[in-house]
Amino acid sequence: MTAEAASVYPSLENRPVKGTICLFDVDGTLTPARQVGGSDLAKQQEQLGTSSIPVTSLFDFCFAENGLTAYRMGKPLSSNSFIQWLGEEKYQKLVNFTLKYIADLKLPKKRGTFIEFRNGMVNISPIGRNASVEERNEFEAYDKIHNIRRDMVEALKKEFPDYGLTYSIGGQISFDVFPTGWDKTYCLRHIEAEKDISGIEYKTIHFFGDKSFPGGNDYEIFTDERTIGHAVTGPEDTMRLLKELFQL
Ligand code: M1P
Repeated sequence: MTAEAASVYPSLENRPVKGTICLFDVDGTLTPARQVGGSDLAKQQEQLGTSSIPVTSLFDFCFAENGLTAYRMGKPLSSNSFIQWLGEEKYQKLVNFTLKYIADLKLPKKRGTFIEFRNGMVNISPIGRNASVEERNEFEAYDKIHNIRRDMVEALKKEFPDYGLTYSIGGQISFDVFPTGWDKTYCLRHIEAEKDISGIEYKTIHFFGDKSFPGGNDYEIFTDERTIGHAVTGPEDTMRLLKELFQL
């Protein structure tokens, strides 16, 4: 935590609202949608931090990739890895199938970085992650009509029925692939572990997200019985709800 923040916030144990924590999705919830997408930590930093303020110092907990990469009070917690879980051989089969599938797609535009390997997941983008904002918007509109991502997810499910993977279309140009159960609910284990670290038992866990509908990447945590889910339409709506909830 930065010195400035540390002087403003009481320690975790001395927060005025006891046993309560608010968890936020990033893209479309804390920041406007259609920016870089907030799944790995570098992107969260880009969206929420500044050149002098690390994003991990702005929040008590910072969860990237559904909590596979996690920070508590600015310090990293143990992380988990997709590749360890799946194994190199199966992973290569998945990559090879994906690249061949994309090679056969005809799209208005293709750019680069079709598969982004992250710690806890892979992110697959038919247009490629190097697409500009304009190209992102164009792909999103095209995808709404031609269901490129939906069909690709179906093809992957059919090809790898025994892999135990979940596919989640959360942003504009891509979808995430991760072991079933490694969705956003994964981060709740870090929240629950706080009981053994500082003795704080979070009995009220609010979650705010803009993709809370079935198939959206906030759905699992939004509907999880451990959380109180709040569906929001954007950062202003999140702020409005927070003011209402906590009489700010
Ligand atoms: O946060 C939602 C999604 O944001 C990005 O998606 P896209 O680039 O398609 O807009 C990605 O970071 C994705 O992993 C994430 O789920």
